[in-house]
Amino acid sequence: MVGAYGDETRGFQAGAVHLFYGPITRDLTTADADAAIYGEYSYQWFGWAVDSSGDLNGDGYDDVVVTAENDANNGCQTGKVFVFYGPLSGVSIATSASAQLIGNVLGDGAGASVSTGGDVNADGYDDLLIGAGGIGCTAYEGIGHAYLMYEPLFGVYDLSQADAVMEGAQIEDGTGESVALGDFDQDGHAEVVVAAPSYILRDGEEGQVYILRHPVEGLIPLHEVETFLRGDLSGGFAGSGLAVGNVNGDGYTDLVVGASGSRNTSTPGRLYLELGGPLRTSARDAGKTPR
Ligand SMILES: [Ca+2]
Ligand SMILES: [Ca+2]
Ligand SMILES: [Ca+2]
Ligand SMILES: [Ca+2]
Repeated sequence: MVGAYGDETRGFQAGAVHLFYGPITRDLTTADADAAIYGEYSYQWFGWAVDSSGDLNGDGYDDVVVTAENDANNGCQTGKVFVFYGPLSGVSIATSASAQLIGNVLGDGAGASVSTGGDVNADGYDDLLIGAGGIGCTAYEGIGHAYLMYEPLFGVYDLSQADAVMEGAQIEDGTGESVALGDFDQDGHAEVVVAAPSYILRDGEEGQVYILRHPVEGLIPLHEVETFLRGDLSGGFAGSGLAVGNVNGDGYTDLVVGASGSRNTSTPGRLYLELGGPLRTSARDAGKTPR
């Protein structure tokens, strides 16, 4: 699945997503896509983030989630997220989604990131985790968020209906620009990972990554979360990217934390590997898990 938020088919930067069913054995163009979904209107940025790693409605098929971070349906850059249960084929537009989740905070940018790759409450359905970087609209105070939805979704929702709302610790720390789900300790409950890559620890933009364990419910100020990874470089932006997978084949899911670095401060990019295993509550530098 390939997101193209700048696609102009239905308006300037209305956006699009193209799906290619495997096996993929030759060079392809978007014209070869098995399915295409287009944004609703100009500047929606449909296809900003995409995910198809989870089964939200429990029918055995992974589902397609597409975000439109710049959607302004509910006010300036509130953002919107679309869920498609499929099967998908041919050409459609975003409004054909099975469910739509509409941001409710001005400038929140709901859909900066998205993940469906885990079941936090262990009810057999994968859950929907939405990041909102809180970077848009000058009048906005710039607190980022992440939203978690447990129930299978049908119809239109406002993100004030989320089962859990995580709120950034600092203004403009980029909370929600990356999110991930993964069961790192193999207890059957996926952990919730929310990054704040612009978090200022000492000199600036070291970045911080929060790991939340079940139960994850209600309003959660991230400064109260006790398990987090700190970036160790000024201008490192730890958490600018997150990835989940069993890297060393030991049965535990692992977390990879990307730190993009910064040209302004000549900070090189880095990758940190956090090996899965029994979780302990701690604050520590990324990539230095005591084992
Ligand atoms: Ca499904
Ligand atoms: Ca679930
Ligand atoms: Ca777990
Ligand atoms: Ca592992």
